[in-house]
Amino acid sequence: MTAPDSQSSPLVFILNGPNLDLLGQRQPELYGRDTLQQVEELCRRTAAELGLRIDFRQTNSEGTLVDYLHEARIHAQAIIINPAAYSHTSIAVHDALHACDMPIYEVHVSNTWKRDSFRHTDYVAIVATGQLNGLGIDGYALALRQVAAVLQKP
Ligand code: CA2
Repeated sequence: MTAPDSQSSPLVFILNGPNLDLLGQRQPELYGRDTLQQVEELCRRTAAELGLRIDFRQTNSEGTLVDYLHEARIHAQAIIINPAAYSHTSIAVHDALHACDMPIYEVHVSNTWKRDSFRHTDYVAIVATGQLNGLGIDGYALALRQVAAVLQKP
């Protein structure tokens, strides 16, 4: 069995954009009742099971999200990102992801296609390997499973 904390285990950056620190505090009909802390715990459990290391972060700042992506570009083997509202607005996040030559999965807790039309523009989906949309926080765990499967392929 692979030791999840071994330096040789693949490192996955799990990045969260603005207002996701409020998860679980409002709008449970859209986002459920789990907090971001609980999302992180889910990711840690799932990553340990899969033999992956994770670096889990949240920021409310566009520039910081870009800086995190520059770090991921150098240090990570895959990226899971919920860019939150920056999905719909940020060419800077799009460009930073474009520079990352690795599997990229975009997660949205809510189904953005069933919501306001301004959420139907998604600059991240264009550069993502795949998207998990509307699956609740399970989208994060499923994205980790997909990362493990893709990284295992020769
Ligand atoms: O469904 C998602 O995961 C989103 O990325 C959540 C974003 C939204 O802008 C995207 O369109 C879809 C919003 C982040 C969470 O915002 C909250 C605000 C108040 C209470 C709880 C969460």
